[in-house]
Amino acid sequence: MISENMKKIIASLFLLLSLPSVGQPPRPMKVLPLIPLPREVKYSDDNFVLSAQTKIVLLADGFQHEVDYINNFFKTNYGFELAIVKKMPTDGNYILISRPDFEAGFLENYDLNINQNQIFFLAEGNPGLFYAMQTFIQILPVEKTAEVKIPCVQISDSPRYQWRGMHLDCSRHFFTKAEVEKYIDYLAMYKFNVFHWHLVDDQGWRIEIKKYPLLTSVGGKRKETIIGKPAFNKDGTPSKDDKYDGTPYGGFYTQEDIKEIVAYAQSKYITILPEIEMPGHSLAALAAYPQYSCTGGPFETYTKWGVSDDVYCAGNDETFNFLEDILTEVMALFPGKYIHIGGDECLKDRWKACPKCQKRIVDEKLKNAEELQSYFITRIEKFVNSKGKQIIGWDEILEGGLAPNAAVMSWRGIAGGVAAAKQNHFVVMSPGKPCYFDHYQSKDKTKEPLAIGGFNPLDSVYAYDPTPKAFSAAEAKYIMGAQANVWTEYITTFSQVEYMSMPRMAALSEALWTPLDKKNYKEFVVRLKMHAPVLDRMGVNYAKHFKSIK
Ligand code: TNX
Repeated sequence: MISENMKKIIASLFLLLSLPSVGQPPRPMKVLPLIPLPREVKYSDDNFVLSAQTKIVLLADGFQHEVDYINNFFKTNYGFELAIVKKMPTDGNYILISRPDFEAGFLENYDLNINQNQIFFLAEGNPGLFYAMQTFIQILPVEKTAEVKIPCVQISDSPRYQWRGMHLDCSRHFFTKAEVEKYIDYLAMYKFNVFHWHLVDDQGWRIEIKKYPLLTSVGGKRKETIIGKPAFNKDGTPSKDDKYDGTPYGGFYTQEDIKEIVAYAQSKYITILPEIEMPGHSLAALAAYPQYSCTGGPFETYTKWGVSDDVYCAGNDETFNFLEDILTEVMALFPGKYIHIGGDECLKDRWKACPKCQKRIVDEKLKNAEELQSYFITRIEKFVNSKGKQIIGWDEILEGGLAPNAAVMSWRGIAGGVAAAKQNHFVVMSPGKPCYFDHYQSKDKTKEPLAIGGFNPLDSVYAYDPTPKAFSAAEAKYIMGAQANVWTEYITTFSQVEYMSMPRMAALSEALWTPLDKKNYKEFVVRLKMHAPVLDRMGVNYAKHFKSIK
């Protein structure tokens, strides 16, 4: 007796290998270089031939932006633009863009149907149409020809998770506006919709705040940078043998830069989540404004990696005024619902020795320094909520009690995310394994650029599912999705950002978009190999380990 399961396995093997029926020559398996793989794809052997004579029939309002986007793509890559008409043409082939005649409210969903004479883009919302175009672009030939042969296909698509994020640390190393926009392009290509922008840390403050100019003129610079990894003595104290490069380092984004980057991301349906770290990871801010620390300083922007003992003073009301002023400017720049307030790795030694912090603990009837951290975050949350926004923080914000409306980003494994979801708080999963793209992607470290440690190969990223297996449906609805983090202590150039994030970003996109039962790593690698020329055309410095996977 063959079990049902066995039957399924056999059936899927047949599908994958497209075994010939008796008497027919073997046919290669049908695969298109689609990443993330859409929910439903029906393949055909026919082609649509696009040329400068093909027309775009635009039958819905509000889609001009996407039409311009695709026309611009044609112009850049094939050297022609298509005429846009509002009526069905009587001859020639065409691309028809329309909305379905019902409203379901699924703004990211789309259908893309290509037959020999027509291409149909059907989407209710602009993000859906934009995603349809990303899918379409992935199956266009990379070579520049006058007639563009496009495979006929029928696609119905929708995302599995609503939060599909990628993070970039622009504090430890600074990346230019053009580089950040390139990164946003990569996110858009794989249908990510959140860019988590890590803008401040101990080693550099990178966002202009008009009310506090020293944040960038002082906190935006460090006098030098450690070479390699910090060393420690046996007792845990920093080694005196650490070497520094003796070269000043700095950079920041003006508010004008930020507005342009926000608009750029919006044009690709990506929400930017800005992160302003508190109460720890704040030495660069304290170098500029030491009065908001416990000791009064003076401080220098950190020149090595790791966390500083000096943090914002939680006993001083002026600290909160300072942070509220900063957040007011930040909230005006970023239209998204969430503001990331950090909350991670706040060392408590200064608070324990600070009379003001101790007085706060007594006045507020707190038990200890952990509860003081919770007081800090809850107070900031109240302010952020009063402006109509929500906070999200790293999972340390659970310690001492979660602020009432906070969402949690789980990085120290998934325990924080699980605990938060069980308390009915929204969660973004980003566990170190496999979501830290600053970790190695190959076991042979001698062939890799220096990385922070760890091992997160492509297959582990691909296999990731943010919803814990043991979760009930009710708990699962608190898991908004996941993101990968690109911390840049050891990533000094944008080319290295590309190397660390590509193609792991592609694998994550499929983990967040594609239905579980459609995922198949081997087949993903086949698609990735076919997709590689697109990355070559874009000039991306992607890691090539996947090319030797059999
Ligand atoms: C931990 S993730 C940090 C970062 C480091 C990273 C390096 C988190 C909330 N904090 O400050 O850059 O590890 O992997």
